[in-house]
Amino acid sequence: MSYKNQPRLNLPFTGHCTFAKRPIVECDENIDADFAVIGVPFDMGCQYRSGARFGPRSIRQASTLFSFGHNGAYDHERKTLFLPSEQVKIVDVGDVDMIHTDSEQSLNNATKAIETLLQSKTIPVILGGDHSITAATLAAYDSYSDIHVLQIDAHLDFVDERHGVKYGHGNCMRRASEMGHITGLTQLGIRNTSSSSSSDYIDAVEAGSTILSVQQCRKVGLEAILETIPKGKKVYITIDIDGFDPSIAPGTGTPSHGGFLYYEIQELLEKVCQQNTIVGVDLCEVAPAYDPAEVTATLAAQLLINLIGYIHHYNHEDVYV
Ligand SMILES: [Mn+2]
Repeated sequence: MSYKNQPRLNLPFTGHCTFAKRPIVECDENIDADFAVIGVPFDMGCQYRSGARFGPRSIRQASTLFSFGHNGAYDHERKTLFLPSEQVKIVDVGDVDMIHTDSEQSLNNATKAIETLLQSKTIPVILGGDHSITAATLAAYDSYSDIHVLQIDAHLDFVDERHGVKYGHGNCMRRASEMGHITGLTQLGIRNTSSSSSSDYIDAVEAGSTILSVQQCRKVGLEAILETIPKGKKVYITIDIDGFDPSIAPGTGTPSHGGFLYYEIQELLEKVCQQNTIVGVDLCEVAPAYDPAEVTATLAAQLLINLIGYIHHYNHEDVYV
């Protein structure tokens, strides 16, 4: 609230808790914004600890810290003002409607919501939710013909079907690879035990995936990683927060030691935004119940704000089909 034309200091802990304290708008085909943030608070796809349904709220809360700048975020290392407020418009369209006990309906709602955002010609920035949501959000891109998916994750998520389950958080990249519009995958950070079997790894490679563990990424280096993503191609980025090390991202359902650290992924994301057109972003598996110091939500918010800044700054015109 303001008092008749009185200017506000608007500190991060005050006011309405939207993403980066950006305005709320309805999710429809007439959104006038460069980026639309949307939550998919779905965690019925978990195989271990649930709680990612509260991920969108925790990321929004953490993101208010990064609403500090009064005219964007000046980066002294790059001598660049990211997200200048007059030039880039970010809105928060709230959350996809969830139907308890009904995964199919809930995930279909996610697909419809992302289709709507794409019709509005705004770039979706999607807050999970467990990683099941990515199969649903990618399905919305079926009018595109040639998308490469960049996945940051501890787990391959390439299980075909087990006990009839095809749309859990361990199946999402398999489902993505089956879509005609997904023509390649780069899967980074994959390590330790997961629900994917050795044949799933073989199938992923056959489907056009490059799989690198954290150790392998460190060995080959950033430039070699970037070569697995065809230059100029449209890219969808999916970040499972458990791709990071649990020492910096404990607040997640299936943590896995030996993960990435902040700069490894921040640098990768910036370079990908330079060489590719980013058509959408999701960040999944933040579960605030296991995040007592809120460092996981802070990491998620910081990554997303930086990523939005890079996408806008390196501006590729050909986002939409
Ligand atoms: Mn995952």
